[in-house]
Amino acid sequence: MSRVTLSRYLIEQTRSHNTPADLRFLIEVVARACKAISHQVSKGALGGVLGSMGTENVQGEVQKKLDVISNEILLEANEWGGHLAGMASEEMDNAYQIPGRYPKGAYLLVFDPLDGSSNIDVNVSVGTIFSVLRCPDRKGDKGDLGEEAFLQPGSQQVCAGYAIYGPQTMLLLTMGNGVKGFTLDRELGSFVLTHDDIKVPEATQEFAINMSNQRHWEEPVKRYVGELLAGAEGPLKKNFNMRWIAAMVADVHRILTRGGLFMYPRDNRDDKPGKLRLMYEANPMAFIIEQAGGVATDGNQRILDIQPTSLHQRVPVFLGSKEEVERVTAYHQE
Ligand code: AFP
Repeated sequence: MSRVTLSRYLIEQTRSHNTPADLRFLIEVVARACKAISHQVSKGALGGVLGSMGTENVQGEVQKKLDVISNEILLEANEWGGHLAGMASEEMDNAYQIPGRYPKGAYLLVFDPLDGSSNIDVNVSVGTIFSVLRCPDRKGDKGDLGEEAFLQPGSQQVCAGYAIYGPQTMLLLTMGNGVKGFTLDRELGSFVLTHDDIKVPEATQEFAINMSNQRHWEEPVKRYVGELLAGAEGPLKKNFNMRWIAAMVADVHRILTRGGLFMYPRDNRDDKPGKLRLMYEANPMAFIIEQAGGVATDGNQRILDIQPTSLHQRVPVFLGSKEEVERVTAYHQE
């Protein structure tokens, strides 16, 4: 059987779904950057890439060397091709301006260059998450691109994906017509289609949440997780298993592979609506999960319907298998 590389898949998408050539190019460039990040991640201590930079990002989180390296790889790969009007990243306070010497394009790229970076030093899976939006018409405005251009609900995404750097490096992608999974063939240096039409099972017996935050959760989440833990003797009448990798990419990847429920709820510690970021974590993952037949809410509404108010906004996240996400969302509404 002939192998379908990412390039071939994208060219066929252009034929069958009229995917614009500049979007195809954008995805290929992001995939190439993810290969470079995968290579850096795999060097570990031999490449001197472990440990922290001693600096903090806009969220006040300590930056790892690989956070900064991955951010630079994505910026450099994407700034010159003429397909982007601007970029935004977890690691940068403000929107990144395409240097004046390069042409500008129709799209905006938003990313978390290395998600789960606390896992790097312990050799556990990490990943890159990205989201592509159309740049709104700026009506001849030649000034700097402001944050407001990016503040579009997730339902406006034209493409979203993530790369996971685990035992295998994989790229998962949606352009709004299902979810495809590509595995990096390291000998050929190409992503090859290995998972066609990924679907999240509707029912599950597995959940993921950071249980150490239990005392800070709101009542609906305390009630729901209590019922999960009660197992077959409780109201849900089945036993549940639990997993927590502490890298959203890896937890979501497991859910896409065998189902499950991922939760990072709001908690009452410091008036932050959860930990995860809407624009480059929740939105791209919600788009992928919905395209795979799952559900993604913030406990009250569909994540993809949220109107963002700032680039680094946080949001509670419940996503995965339909039955359980709908149950915990209903508990919030009671
Ligand atoms: P980092 O990229 O800063 O490590 O954060 C990862 C993350 O945002 C997300 O990928 C995980 O699901 C979540 O944080 C893990 O959070 P805990 O530290 O509460 O386990």
